[in-house]
Amino acid sequence: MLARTTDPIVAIATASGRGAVGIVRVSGARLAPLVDALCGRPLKPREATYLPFRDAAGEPVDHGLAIHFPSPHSFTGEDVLELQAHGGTVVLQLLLARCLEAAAEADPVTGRPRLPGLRVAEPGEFSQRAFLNGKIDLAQAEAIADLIDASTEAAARSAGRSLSGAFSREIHALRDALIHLRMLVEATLDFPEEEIDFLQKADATGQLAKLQAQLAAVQQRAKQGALLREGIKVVIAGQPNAGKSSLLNALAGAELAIVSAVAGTTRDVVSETIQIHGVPLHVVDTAGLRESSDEVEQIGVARAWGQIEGADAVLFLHDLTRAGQPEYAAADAEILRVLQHKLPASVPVLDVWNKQDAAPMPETAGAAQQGIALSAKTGLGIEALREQLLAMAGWQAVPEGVYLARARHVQALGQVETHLALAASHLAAQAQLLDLLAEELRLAQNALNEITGEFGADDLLGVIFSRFCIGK
Ligand SMILES: Nc1nc2c(ncn2[C@@H]2O[C@H](COP(=O)(O)OP(=O)(O)OP(=O)(O)O)[C@@H](O)[C@H]2O)c(=O)[nH]1
Ligand SMILES: [Mg+2]
Repeated sequence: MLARTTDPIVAIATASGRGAVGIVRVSGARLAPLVDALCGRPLKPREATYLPFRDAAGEPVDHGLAIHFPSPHSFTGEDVLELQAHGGTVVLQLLLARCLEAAAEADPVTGRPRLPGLRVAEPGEFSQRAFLNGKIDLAQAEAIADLIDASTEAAARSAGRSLSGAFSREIHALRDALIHLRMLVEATLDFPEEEIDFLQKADATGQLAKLQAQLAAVQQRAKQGALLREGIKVVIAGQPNAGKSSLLNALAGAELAIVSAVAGTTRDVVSETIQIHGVPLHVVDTAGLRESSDEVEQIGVARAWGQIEGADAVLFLHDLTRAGQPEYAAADAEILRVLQHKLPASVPVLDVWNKQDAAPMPETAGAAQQGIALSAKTGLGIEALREQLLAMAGWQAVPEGVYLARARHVQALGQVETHLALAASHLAAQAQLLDLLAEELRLAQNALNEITGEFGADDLLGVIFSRFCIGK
C-alpha cells in the first residue's frame, strides 16, 4: 500500500446506508481540472458552495455542497475536494463513479486526462497521507480510528485526547529529555579523558532517574488507555449448576444464557461485553466442569478449559447450598488444582460464592472461603462484584485523564523502560560502561519514536492503516 502513495484517491467517506448527507472525498496533488469538470467552475478555497455535480453531459448527478481545500491546508496535506451530496447508497456510488470518469476524461485545454491514475482509496489511506505529509503523527492517526471505533464515552473522550496530541506531546517530552541525556553521553565518549567528571557534573544519574519517573507516569496512563480500548476477558468457571449462566445474565442485565436446574445445561461458550465505568469486560459463560460420559458435554467442558486458558481473569463460582458437602468441596478443590496448573500466576482467580439468598456464607470462613458472596438470582452483591472486577482489570481512575493508547504503545513503552533500566545499571557500574550506556539510550529512543511513527518499519504502517475504514 505504501508504494503508491502519490496516486490521487477517491472514496465515499460516510457510512453506507441511508442518511441525510453523504460525502465523497478526493485527495491528490492537483485537483483543479477535476473541480472544473464536476462543479463547472473553480471554487473559492475552503468555502462551501451549493451547486449541481455534473455528469459527462453537464447534467446534474445530484445537488450539494462542494468544498475545495487546496494543498497544504487540508486533512491530507494534498489538494482535497469534498462533495456533500444526498446520503443514498446509489447517489453516492454514482458520484464516485462520476469522479473516476471525470478524472479519466481529456481536459479540453491540455487534451490530457484531468487527473491521471485516480483510484478508489484503500481503508485508512486518507489518514495515512495525513501522516506521511506530516499533518499528524502515527499515535494521532491511530486515535482517529479509535475515536471512530470507540464504544464508550470514556473511550471516545480519551481517543479525542490522543488525537489532539496530548499523548504525542508526552512522548515528545520524553524523547527530548532522552536526547539531552544522549548528547551528554555521546560527548563524553568523544572526550574520554574527562568522562567521570563530565557526567557527574551534569548529574547524568539524576537526569536518568527523572526520565524513568516521567516514563512511569506516561506508562500508567497509557496502560489505562489500552484497557479502555481493549478491555479484558473474564471467564466464569465452576461446577455444573453453580449458577454461572445466571451470573452472566445478572452482569449483562439480560437473559442471554439458558438457566435451568438441570446440571450440564450450558454446552457452548456464551459471551457478552459489559461495561463498568466505561471499561469493556468480555464476560464468558462456560459449561460446568465435571467428568461426563455425554459426548456433547465433554466437548463443552473442553471448550470451557480453552476459554479459561485465554482468560485475563477467572471467576471461580461456588454453590453455597452445596458448599458443605464433602464431594462438592473435593470437586472444587480438584478444579482449583487444575486452574492453578493451567493459569499463569498473573491471571487473578476470584472465588465467588453464589446463592447467598438460599444459604449463608459459612460462619467459619476459612482461607478457602475468601472472595465474594452474592446471589445471581436476586442481584445481591452483584454491584460489589462489578467493583471487584474493575480492580482485577487493573483499572485506576487517573485524575489527569488517560489517552486511548494501544497495546502497541504499551509494549513500546515497556521496551523504553527496559532500556532505561539497563542504561541506569551501566551508569551505576564501577567502570562506567559508556558504550553500552549510549547504546541502551539509543534503543530507548528508537522505541519511543516507534509510537509516533518517526521511526518504524513500513510493514508496521501498512498493518496500522489497513484497519481503518474506507474514506478515512
Ligand atoms: N437460590 C438461588 N438459585 C440460583 C442462583 N443462581 C442460580 N440459581 C439456580 O441454580 C440453577 C442452575 O443455574 P445456572 O445458571 O443454569 O447454572 P450453571 O452454572 O450455568 O449450570 P450449567 O450450565 O449446568 O453448568 C438454576 O435452577 C438457577 O435458578 C441464586 O443466586 N440463588
Ligand atoms: Mg450454564
